[in-house]
Amino acid sequence: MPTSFPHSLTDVLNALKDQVVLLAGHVRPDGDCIGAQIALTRVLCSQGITAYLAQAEAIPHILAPFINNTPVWDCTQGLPPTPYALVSVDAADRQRLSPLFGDHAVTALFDHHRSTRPYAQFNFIAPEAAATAELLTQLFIDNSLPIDPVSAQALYVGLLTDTGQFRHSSTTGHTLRLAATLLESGANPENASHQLFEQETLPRLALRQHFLSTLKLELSGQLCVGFLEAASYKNTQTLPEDAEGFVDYTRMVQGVLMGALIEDQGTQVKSSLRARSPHLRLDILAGLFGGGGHACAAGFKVDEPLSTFYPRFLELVAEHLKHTAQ
Ligand SMILES: [Mn+2]
Repeated sequence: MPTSFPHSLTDVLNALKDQVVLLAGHVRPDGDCIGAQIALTRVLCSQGITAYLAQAEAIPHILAPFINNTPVWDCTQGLPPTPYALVSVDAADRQRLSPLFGDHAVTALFDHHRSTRPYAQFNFIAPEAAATAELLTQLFIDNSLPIDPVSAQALYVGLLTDTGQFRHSSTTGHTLRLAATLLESGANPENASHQLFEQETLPRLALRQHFLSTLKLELSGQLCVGFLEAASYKNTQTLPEDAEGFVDYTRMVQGVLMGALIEDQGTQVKSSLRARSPHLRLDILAGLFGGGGHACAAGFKVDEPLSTFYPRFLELVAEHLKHTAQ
């Protein structure tokens, strides 16, 4: 991973000195987002900066324990009474931050999405990094900043989740070397895996069962699609966060090139996409629908009912696969 950026982390630390700093991530935070928020908050605190992990919505219950004793500012209860500096992690664009922050200036951003363009005063964008946690781990090491065991575990969780447990094509030797360094700094893989992947509930398994029953093949078996709708959650007494990871089933089917989870939200459709190969450039495909992401994992949301969206989706996917599939 090239580590040259237009600024140094020291510039950021200097700019944040003597300020209250809120560390924000993207809406519907995932493991990389929360992990990066935890670690950067703690590293800033270790440098004498008053930093808080900015909680703008409920934190998924499987991720909450990793926060440990990291200072948290509950933004749903109000923003700091004093001027504050906003730092963003894992958010590809300004609109991915909670609307609670209004149009507050972003002092620094740390991200690894291909589609990310600078929107902060200091921009650390590393599209070749498997996770924002990878970018941060490298920056902390390069700048001799302390990675305590809680930060190490949070960064490990970021690597583990964004790489699909070190299985996605984004996983490099560098990723694994950084994971090793995190283990040596106190990360505990057994605890992380147990906390992330062995906390099933019967309602969540019922939601999974329902989702699996909706899977179908399209485009001569090149595409596998699965569906969720509001009733899916209601009937199983679950929440959208309980569907985390379900999209991966769509790609598991023999012979498919890509998979899609399609969520019918009435007047809107939300979709997550997964590809077997980075050649498929799902970031570009998602961009056709106003979304973005990575080559093998992307997503979007459109203001359109499923009935008109779906035929258009199949048409654009067919066209896209024609040009990208090898
Ligand atoms: Mn990420």
